[in-house]
Amino acid sequence: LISSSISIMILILRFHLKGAKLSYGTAGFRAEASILQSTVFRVGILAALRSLKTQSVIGLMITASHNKVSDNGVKVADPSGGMLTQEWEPFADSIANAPDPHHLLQLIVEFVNKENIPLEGTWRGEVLLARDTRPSGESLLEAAKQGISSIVGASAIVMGVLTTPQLHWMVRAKNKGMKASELDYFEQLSSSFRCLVDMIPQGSANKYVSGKLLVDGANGVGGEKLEVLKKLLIDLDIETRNSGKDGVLNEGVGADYVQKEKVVPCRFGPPDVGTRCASLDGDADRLVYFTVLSNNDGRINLVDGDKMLSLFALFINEQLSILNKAKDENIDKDNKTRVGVVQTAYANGASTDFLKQLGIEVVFTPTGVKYLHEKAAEYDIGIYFEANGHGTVLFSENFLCWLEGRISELSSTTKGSEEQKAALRLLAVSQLINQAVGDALSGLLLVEAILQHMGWSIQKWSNLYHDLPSRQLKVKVVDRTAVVTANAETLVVRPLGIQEAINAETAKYDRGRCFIRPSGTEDVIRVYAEASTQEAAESLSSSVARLVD
Ligand code: NG1
Ligand code: ZN
Repeated sequence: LISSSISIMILILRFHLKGAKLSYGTAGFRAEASILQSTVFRVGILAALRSLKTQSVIGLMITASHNKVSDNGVKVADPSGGMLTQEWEPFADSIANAPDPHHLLQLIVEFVNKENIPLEGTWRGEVLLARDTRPSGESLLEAAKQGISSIVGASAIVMGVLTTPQLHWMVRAKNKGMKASELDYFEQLSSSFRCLVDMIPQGSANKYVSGKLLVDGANGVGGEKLEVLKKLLIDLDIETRNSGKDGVLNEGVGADYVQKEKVVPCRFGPPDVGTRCASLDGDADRLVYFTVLSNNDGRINLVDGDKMLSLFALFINEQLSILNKAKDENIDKDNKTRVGVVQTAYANGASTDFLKQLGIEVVFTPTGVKYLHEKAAEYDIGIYFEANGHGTVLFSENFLCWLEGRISELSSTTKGSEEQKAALRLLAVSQLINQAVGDALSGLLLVEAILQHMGWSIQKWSNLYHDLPSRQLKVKVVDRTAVVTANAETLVVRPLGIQEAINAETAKYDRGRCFIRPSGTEDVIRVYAEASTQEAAESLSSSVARLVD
């Protein structure tokens, strides 16, 4: 039965099997595009099986995000729109590394049996397929399609070029029985944005210094999509640069470059000092803001993921306190909305201090959005961001249900009241911000709506707190797995002795903080250092990098 349902034997022989050892890391499989054909084919099989197992629609995205254009990658979106369950990662690793078709088929048959995957039901499996703008994506998409179709009855629905978050959004929407086309995505974003703008307090609108927002599209899919979204927005003046017509994807442009190098992206300007600028990464799941410091030296004031997180937390907290003001104190104690913020060790120390001062619970997880997302989902409202600009705000079903109840209660008693507006704003945020995964386009609209609501300039936002100077370095190593960490990656447990040496270096600096960890996406060890001056952060990071070398 199983072998007849899996017609892979013949098909896989068409794909050359290369020997590179691959591991399904925090971003799926990523490598030089030319070696990925058979890997993507195999992930296609996995996606179809996942669809059968969950009896739901699954997503498969072909992208290498912020990495160079000659790289590519593949990752799977689960029914909720989130990342593939970690329980299936070992299976992904084993099939990707199967040495020949015979082993591959054997692994699949074993797994189908172990997981009791129903191959013969009425649901035959459905996978939504998309890719970013990388030229290699076209043939990889074809390989994915063949992988999916090798499970008899499973269908691949080709969505074409999308941002990663668009695909995740569609998978989630489809499985919830909601409208799930690209137009539906754009309409949901623009109408919830409109809703927030319509409820801006009178005074703020007058204070707000609007002006143009310049967006660096990383020469990728994000710029292209923003051009479409822009047409549905009447309250925003957006000008897209690096939207892919001339430059090379991610080359000297994009959120990763801007955040790590802290300079203006190439072919961007020069913008006037103080102009609000934003940068997306290659698949538009990351977003950072910045302003230039002077017209000629390229240096910027970075407004990163931590600051977006702080802005969102502040706004949400404010709406919750308006909403809860009128409530009976005793009821409030039991029903208190649990708001949690999730960060990683890369979060600037000043942001953590700021959030704690707001009275918000802050927790840490290892790097990789799957960890942050999972943690954030434990709260009524969970806000997570990596410093690099990947993050979102999750609203629990329970909370949304309560909120909707509150809204209808308030519309019959105190329509138009501040409480009702606060409730409607929170609902609009839950519709604007992508509930499946971090999304640069929806994040950008939420930032813009909140700045307008507050009547703030980007400078005012940036001044919420001052970042501690920091420096990130990467050290190429033969075997990154030799470094093993604990405590959300803040402590090295192996090789022995390194942590003591890092501690000794760190102790030499005022407000010094430093950690190292193996990258999940590149063959490097990353070093992060923070201290009270930029020189000190540079010096701490380079002396710790020498320890690793
Ligand atoms: P690695 O290579 O594991 O550091 C990078 C980012 C992560 C995450 C992943 C997935 C840094 C320091 N690390 O992971 O935050 O975004 O890529 O794309 O930015
Ligand atoms: Zn990305």
